[in-house]
Amino acid sequence: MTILSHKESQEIARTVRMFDVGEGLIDLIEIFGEGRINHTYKITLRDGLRRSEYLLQSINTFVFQDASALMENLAAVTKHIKQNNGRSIEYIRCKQEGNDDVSYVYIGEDGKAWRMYHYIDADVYQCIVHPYHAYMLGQAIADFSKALSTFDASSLVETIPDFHNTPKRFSDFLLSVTEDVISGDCRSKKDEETVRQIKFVLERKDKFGILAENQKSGALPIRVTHNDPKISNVLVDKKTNVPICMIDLDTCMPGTILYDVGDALRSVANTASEDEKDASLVDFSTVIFESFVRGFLKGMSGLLTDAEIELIPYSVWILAMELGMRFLKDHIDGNKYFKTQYDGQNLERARIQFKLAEVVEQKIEDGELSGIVYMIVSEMQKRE
Ligand code: GN1
Ligand code: MG
Repeated sequence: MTILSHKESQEIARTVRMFDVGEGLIDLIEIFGEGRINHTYKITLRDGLRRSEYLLQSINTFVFQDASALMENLAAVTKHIKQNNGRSIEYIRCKQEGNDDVSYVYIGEDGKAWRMYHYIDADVYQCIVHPYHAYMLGQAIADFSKALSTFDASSLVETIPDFHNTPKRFSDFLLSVTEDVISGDCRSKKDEETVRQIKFVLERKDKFGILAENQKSGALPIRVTHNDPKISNVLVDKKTNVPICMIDLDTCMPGTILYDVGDALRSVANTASEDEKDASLVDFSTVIFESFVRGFLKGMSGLLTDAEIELIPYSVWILAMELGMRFLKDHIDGNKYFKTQYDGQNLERARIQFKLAEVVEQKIEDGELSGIVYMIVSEMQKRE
């Protein structure tokens, strides 16, 4: 367990006071969550007998360079969800002396960006224990998309441009490999495993455009997408066990809903964890796949285009390949983006994603995944 230093807790206490949280005394500061990108602290304030809980987050400005634009996106999206009777995170205003503009981000003198929001007491699943959890995730993604179906996606600033533009991710990856060789570091050539993985990517280079091309042709409509829809980003009601809302909205941007579907499935239906070292433990669970697709299709009831349904299996493959490329690129670049605990971790992470893509590839070829999707579609049509 990480313990906060005195200096860190002083900084956090000072930062809390920059938000509109009233006069309560800071009672507890706890390190919270396990995100790879932002640092989160749970803050408990006491005002007499009243106790209120918040999450304070330092925004990773290496990843999100324009924290103010990011928070404008999030404030607009969460407001729209609430206006449509949905539940969502509620951000706290930042107190700005002599400035009437509403802002939800505090930028410290050192340039660090912070935000704060009300803590919702809910269950958060770190992994899938029962197929129902995958159903729940499918439902949460559909609910999120539906609540924002009347929101103008084009009004959102692309906080990370081309986030799920796989062909662009591939060219960025190639650039890293080339630069690495030119600079003489040759991290990408040093060990057999890196070379093997680079070859694995190159062998598949012609297939990375499936989603991007269908998006361009209009077959995949532009919707507001979450872009990081893992199970741990869904808050679940402790009593009823139904999803309350999605959290971690940083990457909320315009895109195809298949980004969310593919990303969710590549994370929940993998029988091994993302940080598993033993790639032989990787498999793609069709039971989890089926359950997720049921929750998702039921939630979207009739709103999806034919291409959105047809490409569900391919979206898993694309998102696994894309994340694998991102991990491998970061390994070659010297681990600047994803937090790591030891050298070589991003290479191992890439291997897990590539192994998953290989398994999914086979199941797509066999027609197994499409078979499941259309079986559910026809069951739903019969029930109507
Ligand atoms: C990052 O920080 P976290 O775990 O929420 C990443 C996602 C990846 C994920 C893989 C902004 O999300 O795209 O799928 O790691 N988020 C960003 O674990 O790059
Ligand atoms: Mg995230």
